[in-house]
Amino acid sequence: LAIQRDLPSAIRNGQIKPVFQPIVCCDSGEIVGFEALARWQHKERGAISPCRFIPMAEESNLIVELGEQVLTQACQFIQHLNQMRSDQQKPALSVHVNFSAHHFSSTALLDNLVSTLEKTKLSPEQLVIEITESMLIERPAESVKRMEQIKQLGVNLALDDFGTGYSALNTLCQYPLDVVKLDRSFVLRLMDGQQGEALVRAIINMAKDLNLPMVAEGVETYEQMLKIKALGVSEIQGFYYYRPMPAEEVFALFEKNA
Ligand code: G
Ligand code: G
Ligand code: MN
Ligand code: NA
Repeated sequence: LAIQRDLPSAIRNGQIKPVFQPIVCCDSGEIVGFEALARWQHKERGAISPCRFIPMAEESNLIVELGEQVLTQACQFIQHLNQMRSDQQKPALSVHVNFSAHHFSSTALLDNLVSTLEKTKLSPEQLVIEITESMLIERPAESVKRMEQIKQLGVNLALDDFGTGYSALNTLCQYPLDVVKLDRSFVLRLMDGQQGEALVRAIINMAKDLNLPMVAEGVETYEQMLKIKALGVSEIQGFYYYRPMPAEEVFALFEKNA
């Protein structure tokens, strides 16, 4: 495949960059954080989705290099925003970065996190690493150990795709999580009547019972936003508020509202 062939040089030449999607607080309506989402701007083929190149990078060892690049750029991005609002009393913004299973379990991970935080001078609590339920289910013992090591650095952990992995309360509470992200599929199910709503309510209540703040993903409409808020979710990430944006667009937005 041509894109498979081009992937190593694309990574090395910095053609893969993250865009940033704001996460909005339900109570205040303000942006409280961002998720970094990798994008490959291919010279001939245009934008290539991470759904295509992340699995390719995972098959080779390129995922660690790519993951480190996205991590560094995400830390630099949020540090830039910190400087833009340094004289304000608002709480610190967070930046979420997706980690693949391979990157998460790599031996170099902890050293890499420490050196990235040092080099960008970012305070660790502003960083949130997103891992998926399937990663936990596949290797539970190793995952807990790795999560605890990450927590010791002061970095936060989010469980992505929450609800899709059949996690029960008793397994979930074994993991040192700071936030869970309600998968987009449940926001869609909210709209298919009472049964759908009962399911979503049960999942949201599971997070509440564990005292875990929740980000609902994929909220696209006014109606979905109202329902999610009524169910007591703390934060929303979705096209209803913002699409993922290049860093420069976020800076312009903050400049305007400063
Ligand atoms: O932004 P989008 O919907 O196109 O992302 C598609 C998928 O790619 C999502 O599941 C997302 O978690 C994943 N993804 C996006 N950026 C990264 C990244 O930097 N690293 C990893 N491992 N996955 C990513
Ligand atoms: O799998 P993960 O949750 O990491 O990735 C989030 C994905 O969801 C990204 O690809 C992002 O572009 C996408 N996304 C974010 N908000 C919305 C939304 O409101 N609608 C849709 N369809 N996709 C969204
Ligand atoms: Mn994610
Ligand atoms: Na998700």
